[in-house]
Parts: sequence; C-alpha cells; structure tokens
Amino acid sequence: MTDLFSQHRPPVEEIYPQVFVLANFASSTALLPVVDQIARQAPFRYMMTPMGHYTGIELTNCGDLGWHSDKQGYRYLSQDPATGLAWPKIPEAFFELGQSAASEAGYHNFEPDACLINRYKIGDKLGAHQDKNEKDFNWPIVSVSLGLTAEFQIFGNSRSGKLLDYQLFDGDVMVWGGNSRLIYHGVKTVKADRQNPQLNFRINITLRKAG
Ligand code: MD3
Ligand code: FE
Repeated sequence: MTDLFSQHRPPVEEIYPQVFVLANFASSTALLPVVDQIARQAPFRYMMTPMGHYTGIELTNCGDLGWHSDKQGYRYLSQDPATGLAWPKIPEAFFELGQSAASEAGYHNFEPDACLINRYKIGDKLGAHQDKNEKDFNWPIVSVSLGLTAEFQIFGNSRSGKLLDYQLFDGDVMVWGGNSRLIYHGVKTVKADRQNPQLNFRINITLRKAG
C-alpha cells in the first residue's frame, strides 16, 4: 500500500494522558442525517449559562438523560423541558460508535445513557470548563466532531494553565478518561473553511454515562 493518500495521523493517538484521538473514525455522511432526525423530535435550542447569559451554541440531547443548563445551574434531566417529552432514544449508530471508540481506548462495556449534541455556528466558542455533572467519573466521555474544524484546547487542572491546542477535523473521535476526565477544556472560535464554503456548522456529539 502506498502512503500517498493516507492521513498523517495514526489511527489511535494519545494526545494527552488518557485523552485518545481516533482520527476520522466517524462518518458525517452517515451521522448528520441521524442528528437531523433527533432535532426534529428535540429541537436545537440556545444554551444558557447559570449566569443567565446565552451562548451562541445550540444544543439538544438524546438518551435517558439530557444535559440542561439554565439559571438554576447545570444538570441532567430525563425530559426535554422544551417539549415535556422524553428525549429521543440514543440511535444504535451512536451507541455502537461510542462503545467501539471507548473500547479502542481501553474502556470496555461502555454503555452511554446520555448524548449531548452541540451545534456551533461560525464565530461560536466554548470557554474553559469541566464536565462534572455525571455520577461516575470512572467512565470516559466519547466526543465526535462533524463538519467545520475546531481548535480544541486543553487547560489541565485549572482554567488558567493552557497546556495543549489540538485541531479536530470532521470525523475525529476523542475518548477522555482516567485522570483527564475532569480537566478544563474548551473550543476556540469556530472559523469558516475557505475550501468548503458550504460548511456552516460544527456539530459535536458527546456520549456519556451520566446516571
Ligand atoms: C474533556 N464539548 O460538550 S468535546 C462538552 O467540542 C464539550 O463541543 C466540546 O466540552 C465540543 O462538554 C468538546 C471534547 C470533550 C468533551 C467532554 C469532556 C472533552 C472533555 C469531558 C471531560 C474532559
Ligand atoms: Fe465539556
């Protein structure tokens, strides 16, 4: 096999202790229609912080538990407050993707019960934060990047110490576990892609065991 057309990243790379990138592991062609299907049942809505500010990012969920944020804070809910209905089920394609990605990183039998879908427009960013609303931090979080490229940032154990920037491309999957499960992370302002001007969004799907 010639190397000419292969990407110059290994299939599984540990970019930071217990943060694994599975380059081009997911297919946006396969997954974006599934995201659209979920959004028909549980529409994307703007994310509000506990400070009462809206961010540019829109989100929705599927799974037994859905992540929600308002003035009362961050938490998981079993119903969509926008409709009063249960969140849509986690599609089999998402579940299988999450479980197999976790396995590649050494976390076997991962059974996500919460799936948060973030949608970034050009100009949106996500400030440094920790994810700590899940019950058991021993389970990893699997993140799937689709669409526009993101500049992902790892800050480490405090939000002031920036440790690593990493570009996430369409199809990239990350697995976070162990000591990295509670590190501060964020996404820099999403930029337009001159080569692909039809791309308007970045979608990030995170699969979690929250309950
Ligand atoms: C590291 N999302 O939804 S995904 C989030 O691209 C979130 O939308 C970002 O941060 C996004 O909370 C980053 C990568 C990610 C997700 C969860 C993590 C990194 C993480 C949880 C713990 C540590
Ligand atoms: Fe996060």
